[in-house]
Amino acid sequence: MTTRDFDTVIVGAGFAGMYMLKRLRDAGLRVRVLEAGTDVGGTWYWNRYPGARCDVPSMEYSYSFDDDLQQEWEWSEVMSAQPEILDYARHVSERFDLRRDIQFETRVETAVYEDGGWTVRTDAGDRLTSRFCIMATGCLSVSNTPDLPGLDSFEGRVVHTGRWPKEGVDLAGKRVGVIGTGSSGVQAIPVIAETAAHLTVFQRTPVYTFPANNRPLREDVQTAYKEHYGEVRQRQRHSVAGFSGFNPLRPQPSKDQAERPKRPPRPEILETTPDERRAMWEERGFRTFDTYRDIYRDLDANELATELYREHIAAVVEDSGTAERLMPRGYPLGCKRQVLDTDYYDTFNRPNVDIVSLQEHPLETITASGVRTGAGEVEVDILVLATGFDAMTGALDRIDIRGRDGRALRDKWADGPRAYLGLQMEGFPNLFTITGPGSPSVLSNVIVSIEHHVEWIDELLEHMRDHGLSTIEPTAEAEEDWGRHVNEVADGTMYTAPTCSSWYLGSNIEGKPRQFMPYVGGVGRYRAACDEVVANGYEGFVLS
Ligand code: N01
Repeated sequence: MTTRDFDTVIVGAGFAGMYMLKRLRDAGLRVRVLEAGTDVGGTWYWNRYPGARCDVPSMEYSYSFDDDLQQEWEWSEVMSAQPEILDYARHVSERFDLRRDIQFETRVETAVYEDGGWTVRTDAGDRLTSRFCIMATGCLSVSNTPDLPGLDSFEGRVVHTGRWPKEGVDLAGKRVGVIGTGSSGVQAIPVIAETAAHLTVFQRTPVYTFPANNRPLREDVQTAYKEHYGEVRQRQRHSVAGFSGFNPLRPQPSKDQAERPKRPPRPEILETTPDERRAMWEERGFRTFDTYRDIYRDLDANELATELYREHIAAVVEDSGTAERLMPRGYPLGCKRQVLDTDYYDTFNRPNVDIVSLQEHPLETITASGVRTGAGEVEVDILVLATGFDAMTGALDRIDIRGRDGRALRDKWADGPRAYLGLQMEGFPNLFTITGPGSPSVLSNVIVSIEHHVEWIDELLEHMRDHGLSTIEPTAEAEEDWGRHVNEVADGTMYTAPTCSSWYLGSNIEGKPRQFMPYVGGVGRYRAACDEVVANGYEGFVLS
């Protein structure tokens, strides 16, 4: 029998890798975690750009696995900023003594299935062998630096939001350019504008962004959550997107569906007159978009909603030309990941902020001193790339992963990723992905998905030990059926509208096949599907 260094190697020490380590170590397994950064935290370790914060309430974007932890930890804001979340990750790593099994500053280069287990090689020259290999590499961990002409000739400083230097970047008194207006750009722009001498935003696609409504977390709200955490966490696990819907100001015990008063059906925006929908906007503001039931189902309805959205921009942004540039058109609301902001549009009323529309004036080249577009050259000292990530598959693609018979995962996924339940790939025995393509991951409060996947894998490995099994792999048929299901539930949603481009579809990366990658069916439904697979004796997997 082969002697292996470890039972399991885990790649990545973000929230997924840390919890996976804890569970497997508690189960008595020999585990080693390999992490490229110098510390734990994953996303929250790398994304230190000004304004970086979570857009999920921290009381729900936190681990549920340890009641003492969730009772003792105090959050200061409803949606915490990056430094506080990183502190939390560090605290967890210390509290559960995780660091002793994590090797930092180590990037995995290859993972090869041989002799019934995995051999993992790193850039530090390590060679580790293990029975199982778990990729906790994150969905948004490989930053995308587009191939901008002339970028190398720029004599100022270039920083990517997803790789923001630990020591920070001094923006005071500087002329700053930001390229990109997704979640990262929209968070960074208002904060950079407060410090920089001048900020120019280079925008390719105008964004739909909703107010985050972040605020300090009230003591009574935190207390109410903690008193009801059992119920809150249960609700999160069986919800659509990993949110409990708990109202801490009216913390009633949940009622049976039958006892709830029946709500009248929501109206359709297509049935309204312009005056009626404007009156609705006056009354409900951004909640208007949840008031009409057809907005996210019907492209014509969606277009009416986007008209309201553009009228809102015109009302907030003082300069009509700037307002016009900021108005999204030609793609539906709800097709990309919803962006949340604090004072985004107000920022464009500042005298030190300008916007250049790259649709109107395409980027010609980066020069030694700035950015040249059809509208002329803008000189900048610092260029911030808020240009996103090679999402979901990027981190796995960067590792040379070889399964049975030397087959490369890159080749298997050449036409788009395929994975059974987003957890395992046919041809790659004993390899797991946490929040992989085909799982709800990025469409959910991701910690809820992470905890589910980790626990599911842990229980599977326990089952295998109990039954003397050493190998698991999905069948090609199960993988295909799941892929079909993932596509079916995404069809007809705004996510896959023909006019939609998004990183969910891979369309932000040149040459990446257009395929909607996450599972839109909801975390509750996904959990039920995973439970059913287990109840049917790990249906769709071959165990030996
Ligand atoms: O990346 P993005 P992100 N020339 O891909 C532009 C999570 N997140 O880092 O739309 C010019 O959304 C690109 O333009 P276009 C969250 O899940 C969460 O902002 O491709 N522009 C777009 O404007 C989020 O969805 C939080 O035309 C170029 C921008 O760069 C995900 O991470 C905070 C370009 C990229 O937007 C990714 O967000 C931050 C080019 N060559 C991130 N290439 C919170 O929790 C790209 N762009 C709040």
